Amino acid sequence: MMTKHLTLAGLLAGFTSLPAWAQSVDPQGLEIIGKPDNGSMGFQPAVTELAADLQWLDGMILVIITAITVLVVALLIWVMIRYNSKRNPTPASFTHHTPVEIAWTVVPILILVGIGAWSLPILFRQQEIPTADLTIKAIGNQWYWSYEYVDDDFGFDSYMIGAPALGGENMKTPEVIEQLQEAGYSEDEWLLATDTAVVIPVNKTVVIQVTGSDVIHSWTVPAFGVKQDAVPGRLAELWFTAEQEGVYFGQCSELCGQAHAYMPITVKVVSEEAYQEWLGAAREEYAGIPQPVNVASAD
Ligand SMILES: [Cu+2]
Repeated sequence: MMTKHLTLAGLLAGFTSLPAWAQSVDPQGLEIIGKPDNGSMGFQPAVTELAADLQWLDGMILVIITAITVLVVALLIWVMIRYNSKRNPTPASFTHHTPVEIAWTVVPILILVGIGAWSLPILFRQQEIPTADLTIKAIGNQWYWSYEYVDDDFGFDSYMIGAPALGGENMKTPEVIEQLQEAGYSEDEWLLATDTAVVIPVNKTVVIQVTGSDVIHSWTVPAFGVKQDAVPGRLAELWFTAEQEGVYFGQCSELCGQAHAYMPITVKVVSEEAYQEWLGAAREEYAGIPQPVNVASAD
């Protein structure tokens, strides 16, 4: 055990002394914002307009459904007290009441139209893809994500730290905890942190093209308010503009097989300078992997 630790320590020391390590965006310097919080309720902090919009919509609808529930419960209680057989021994025998029937048809229609008037523009906003400052292709695989920076001709795979594909056992072993800490994460971020992160600049419009290589996966980051199925043979798009630097986590959100729970998503939102620095190192580190097929120049 001792020997193993010593070897690992030596290995890690070797890694940290590499000059242009592509993941050199210091994770310690970035606040971890987008992650689930034990015992909390509600959403993760919204760092895009899309997320803020849909969280507002959720709150608004919560008010409406609470009002409806309270009204229905109050009516039930009133009927039970006022019209029970003791207090109302000879009940009325009519079966229709046209004004009431019109009211309980028209009022729900108005409520639904009201909700639609607020929710449809938010939905359309998500679906109308703006011009991108940065385009990244996210490919779901069993069981990891691959990313291609299509403007820069490089890509990389992103595995959960301690994933089976990396020789892990899906257990939070001391080795995995050490790997997490080495990458700048805490024990808490097990099942969320990946060995390589998607790095993007703050306040830039990012378009993610989402597809799958084998079965359907789903790419999501709750703090960005985005989620998109990764369907093999189709290229779907989502967009967001992250307004706060930090680390954001997501998880594959379409049941895709045995290790579905072990293919998380890590996104680092960094300053423009840090992004350019990372980009320079990443171009060298990942150049040509995976090779994009240029169909236009193939003939
Ligand atoms: Cu999955």
